[in-house]
Amino acid sequence: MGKLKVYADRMSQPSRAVIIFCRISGIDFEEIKVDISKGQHLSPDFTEVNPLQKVPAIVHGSLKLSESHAILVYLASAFTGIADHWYPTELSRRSKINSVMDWHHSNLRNGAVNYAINTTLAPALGRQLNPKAASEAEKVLLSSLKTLEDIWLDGDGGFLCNGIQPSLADLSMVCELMQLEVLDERDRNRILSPYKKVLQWIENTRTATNPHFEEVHNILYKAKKKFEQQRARTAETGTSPSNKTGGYSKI
Ligand SMILES: N[C@@H](CCC(=O)N[C@@H](CS)C(=O)NCC(=O)O)C(=O)O
Repeated sequence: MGKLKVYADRMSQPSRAVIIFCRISGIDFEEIKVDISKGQHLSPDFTEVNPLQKVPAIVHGSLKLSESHAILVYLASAFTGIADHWYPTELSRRSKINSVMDWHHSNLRNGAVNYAINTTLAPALGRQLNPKAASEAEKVLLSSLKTLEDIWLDGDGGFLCNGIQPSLADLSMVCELMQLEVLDERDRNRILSPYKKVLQWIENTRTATNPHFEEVHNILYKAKKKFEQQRARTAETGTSPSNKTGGYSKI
């Protein structure tokens, strides 16, 4: 079987989760950058890999696979020497991890991604900011954070489903929340600070997966600085950032 190929854009939350997992598990892989801001996910070459035109995607031997959770589960199952806590062999624990990963997509991801796009990222994707969509997304995000705090992080384990070490679900969902780094700092604090367990869990996951976590998130920290500078300029001059023309994202 050939070397694993991971098609990813590090600005994408699920892409970061897959790269960090490969790194921390010592999986030998080739990272192939698919720059969404340049429309590379729409190219014929990448469409061959993933007809859905989204990252991340992998190619391993004859297998072409998309959807980050399916990819993470595949990697944890196909490669040897992966620590059991990522995707526990014990069936009831494994099922809990599957359950929280299923919940993630229509709740936390839905709220976080749409809030980040409609308050901050839209112009960089060639779209207008949309306060109404942001307000709808905020409701989903806040209710998801409450569910995380009260249900998924119930117990003293420090990780989801009272785990004492991170699972695939922890990695996926913490990478999702990291996207909020691009928000105005006061807004990010307003949203996250009521959820003490969530904040602690982000730190637990960061610590458990470093140095890979910080290295893979570096691109996001750079973007955060750019957005901060942009906001400062807007406050000074009263002009908002111009929209890039011809955005490529279908999100
Ligand atoms: N459910 C998918 C989501 C994939 C996804 O939405 N990827 C985004 C980047 S975070 C993308 O490729 N967007 C390109 C587009 O929508 O045009 C997963 O978990 O892999």
